Amino acid sequence: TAPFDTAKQSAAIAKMLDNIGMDKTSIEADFLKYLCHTLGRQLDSEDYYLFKALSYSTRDRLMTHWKRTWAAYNQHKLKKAYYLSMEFLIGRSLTNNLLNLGIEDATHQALYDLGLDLEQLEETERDAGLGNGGLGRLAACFMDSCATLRLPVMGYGLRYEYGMFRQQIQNGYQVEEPDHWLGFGPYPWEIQRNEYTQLIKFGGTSRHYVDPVSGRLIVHWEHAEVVLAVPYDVPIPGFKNATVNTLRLWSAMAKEGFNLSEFNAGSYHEAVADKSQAENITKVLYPNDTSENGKVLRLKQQYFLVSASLQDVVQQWNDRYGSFSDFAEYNAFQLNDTHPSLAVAELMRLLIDKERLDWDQAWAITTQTMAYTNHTLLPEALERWPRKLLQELLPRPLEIILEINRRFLAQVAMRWPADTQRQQRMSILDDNDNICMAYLAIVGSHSVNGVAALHSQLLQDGLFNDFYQLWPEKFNNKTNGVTQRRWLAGCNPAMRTLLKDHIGEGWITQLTDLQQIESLAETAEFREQWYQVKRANKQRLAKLILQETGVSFPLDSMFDVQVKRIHEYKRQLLNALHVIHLYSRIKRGDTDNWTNRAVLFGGKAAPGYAMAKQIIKLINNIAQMVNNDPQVGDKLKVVFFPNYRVSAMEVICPGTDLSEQISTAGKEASGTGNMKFMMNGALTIGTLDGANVEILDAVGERNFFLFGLKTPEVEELRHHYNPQYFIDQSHDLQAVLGLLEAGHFNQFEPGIFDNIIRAIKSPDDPWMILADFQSYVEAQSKAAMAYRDRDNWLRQSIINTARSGIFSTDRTMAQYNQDIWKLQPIEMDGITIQC
Ligand code: GL9
Repeated sequence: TAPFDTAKQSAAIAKMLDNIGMDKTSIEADFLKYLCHTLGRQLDSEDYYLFKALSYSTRDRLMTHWKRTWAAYNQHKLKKAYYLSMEFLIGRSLTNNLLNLGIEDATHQALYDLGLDLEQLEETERDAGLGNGGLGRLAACFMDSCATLRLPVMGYGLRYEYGMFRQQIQNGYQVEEPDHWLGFGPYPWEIQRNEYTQLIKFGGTSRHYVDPVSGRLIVHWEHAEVVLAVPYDVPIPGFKNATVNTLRLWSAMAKEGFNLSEFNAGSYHEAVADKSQAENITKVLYPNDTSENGKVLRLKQQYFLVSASLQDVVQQWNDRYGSFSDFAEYNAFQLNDTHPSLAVAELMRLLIDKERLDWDQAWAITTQTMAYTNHTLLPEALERWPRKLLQELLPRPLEIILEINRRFLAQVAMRWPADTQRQQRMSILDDNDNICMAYLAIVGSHSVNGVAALHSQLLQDGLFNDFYQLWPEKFNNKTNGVTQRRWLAGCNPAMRTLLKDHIGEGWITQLTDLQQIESLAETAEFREQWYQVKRANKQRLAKLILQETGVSFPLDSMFDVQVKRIHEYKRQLLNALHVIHLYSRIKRGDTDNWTNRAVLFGGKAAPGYAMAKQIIKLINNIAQMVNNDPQVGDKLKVVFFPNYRVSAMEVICPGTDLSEQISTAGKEASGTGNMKFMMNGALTIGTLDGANVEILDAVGERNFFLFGLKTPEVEELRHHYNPQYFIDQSHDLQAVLGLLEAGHFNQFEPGIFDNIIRAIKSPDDPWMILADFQSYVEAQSKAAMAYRDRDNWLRQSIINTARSGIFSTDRTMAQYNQDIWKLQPIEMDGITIQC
C-alpha cells in the first residue's frame, strides 16, 4: 500500500471542508443531494423531508467552523467555562443557524429557484422543548451570546426523549399530551458522540480502606448500579464569526442490553425492566417537582447530568495535562439554579477518590471553579432532598456533603461563637433531615448571583442574609437578557429591514446601537413606517390566533398580551379580573372614549397544580362569554392561546402592543418575556418587580404603565391584609366579584370557580390580588387612553425598542465573564483542522 501522508491528507480534508460554498448554487446542490440521495425523496415530497434536507445541508456549513472551534479550544491551554443546566429551551434552530451563518438570503434564493418557500420549511421544524420556561430559555440565549462573543463556553444538559408536554385545551381545560419530539427520526442538529460515553453510579455502598503502601485513606464506591451516559452534541453558532460552540446533551443507556443472567434464570420481564429503568433517567423533562414518587427520578437526573459532565471535563483534563495543580485557573462551572448543585460534591469525589487529591486541595479547586446562580425566591422552589434518599442513591456524595457541612459549621462557629441558632439556620442538613441544595451551592461556590438588581438585593437582605454576612464578597447581580438574534433579527424580519434602512445592522451584535433610532421617533415618516411594521406583525399574529382558536383579533384594537407559565404569583387572575371589568363596563353601557382591546393569554400549568389549571378554565370561560356577545363585538376579544412555546412567542412578541408584567412585587426574580416585548416595541404595564425595575429605569415613567404595591409595602401589608377593605373601596371590584360570584361565567358548571373566589378573598392570599386591583385598572385605563393617541403611542413604542439595548444577553454574558469566568475570547485566526 502507498505510504499514508498525514500532513497531505489533513490538508486535503481541510481544503474540502473550507471549500464548502455559502452561495446559492452550492446550497441548492447540497440540498438536492440530501433530498434525493440521502433521503431518497424528490421536490414534491412532504415539507418534513424538505426541511430535513435543508437542515443537513445547513449543518454541513456549520461543521467547518465547529471543527475549527474545537481545534482552537485544544490547540492552546485556555480557560473554559461550563454551563450546567437541567434545561435548555432551544425551540427551533433552522432560522437561527441560517441567520448566524449569514446565509438566509442565499438559502431563500436557492429554494425559491426550486419553487420552494423557505418560511414554510422553517415552520415545519418542531420545537426542541427541553425546558419549562424562563430559566431554560435563558440558558439557550446564553449559549447564543457566548458563541457570538467568541467565549469558550460549553453547555451541558440532558437529552430528554420527551420535552415539555404539549398543551391541548378541551372544554376550556388544559389536557397534557406527551411531546415525543424525536419521534420523526433523529434530530438533525445533533451528533452522537459514543466515544465520550461516561459511566454513572447509583446505589451501593461507600467503603473506606487504608492503602497498605501509602497509608492513605482510600474510598471505594462499591456494588453500585451503573448507567451509561451517551453524549449528543448540538452546534451553537456565533453570529457571522466562524465560531461554533457546543451544547452537549447526555442520554441514558443501560449498560448491558438487558440482564442476561436474570434472563437465563427465566426472568425475562425483570431483565428488560432493569434496562428500561436505567433508560428512564432521561425519558422525560419534569414539568414540576411536586409528586413524591417522581422525586427519586428527578434526583437521579440531576446526579446523572452532574456526574457525566464533570467526568467528561476531569477526564479530558487528566488525559491532556495530568496534574490538577492549575485546574482551577482553567475551568469554571456555572450552576443554573440548584438543580446541578450536586456538582459541588461530585467534583470533590472525582478529585479525592479518583485523582487522589487531599481534601484541602480538592476543596480549594471546587470553590474556585464553582459559581451559583439563583433564579427564584419562592420557598416552594428551593430544593431540599431527604438525607435518607441520598444515602440510598448516592452514598459517597452524601458522605462528602456531610463532611463539607461539618467543616462549614465549624467555620460558622468560629465567626459567631456560641450562636447555635445561627449554626442551625445555616446548616446544609436542616432540622427535618433534608439536604438544602441552595446552601450546598453557596458554600461550595465563590460566586452567588441573582438575575435582576432587585432580586439580587432581596437575596442578600432576606433569603441568604446569613451567608451574605459571612461572605459578602461572594454576592453579585447579573441582570438577565435575551438574544437579539432570535428575539429581534430572527422573529421580526419586518423591523429588521426597517432598522437596516436607517441605522444599519450593527445592533445585531451591539444592541445599544438601537439608541440611534430614538431621534427618529420625532419624524412623522419614520413613525408611519414603524406603524406599518407593527401592523404587519399584528396581522401575522392575528392569523395565527384565528387558526389556533377560531377567534378574530381586529387589527385596530390594542393587542394586550400575557404569556408565561400559569402561576398564582404571576397573577393571570388579576388580568382576568380586569377583562371582566371591561366586559362589565360594556354591559352597563359605560363605553365613552372606548379603546378596543384584544387580550391574549397563553402558558402552561404544571400538571399537578390544580389552582393554575382552574385559572386556565376561568380564562376560557370568560373568553367564551365575551367573544360570543354581539353587544361586545370588537370592543373586547379574549383568547387563551393553546400550547404556548418558543416558536409561538416568535410570532406573538412582534405583534404585541401592551406587555403584561404584573407579578406581586418581590416575587418574579427577573422575567425575560418582558425584555422580548420591549425590544419589539411593546409598552409594559407592570409592577416594580424583577427586571421591570430596570426596564422602567431605562424608559422612564412616561413610557411605562406602573402600578401596584412595592416590595416593602407588600411585606408590610401581609401582616394585616384585609381584602374586604379593598372590595368596600371599589365599585368596579364589587361589580367584577358580583359577576363571578353569581356564576355568570359558569352557568352550566356550578361551583367550579369557588376555589378561585375564596382564594382571592382570603386574608391569606399571598399574592394580594385585590390590593392591587384598583391601581391596575387605573394603569390599564391610562394605557387605553395613550393608545388612542396613535402618534404618541408610536413615539413611546420606538423609545422602548431604542432603549432595550442593555437587555441583550451579550451584555449579560460579558458581565459573567468579566466578574466570574475571566475567559479570553477564542482566537480563530491560524487555527487548522486536524483530521
Ligand atoms: C425563573 C424566574 O422565575 C424568572 O423570573 C427568571 O427570569 C428566569 C430566568 O432567570 O428564571 N426561575 C424559575 O424557576 N423559572 C423562571 O422562569 N421557572 C421556569 O423556568 C418555569
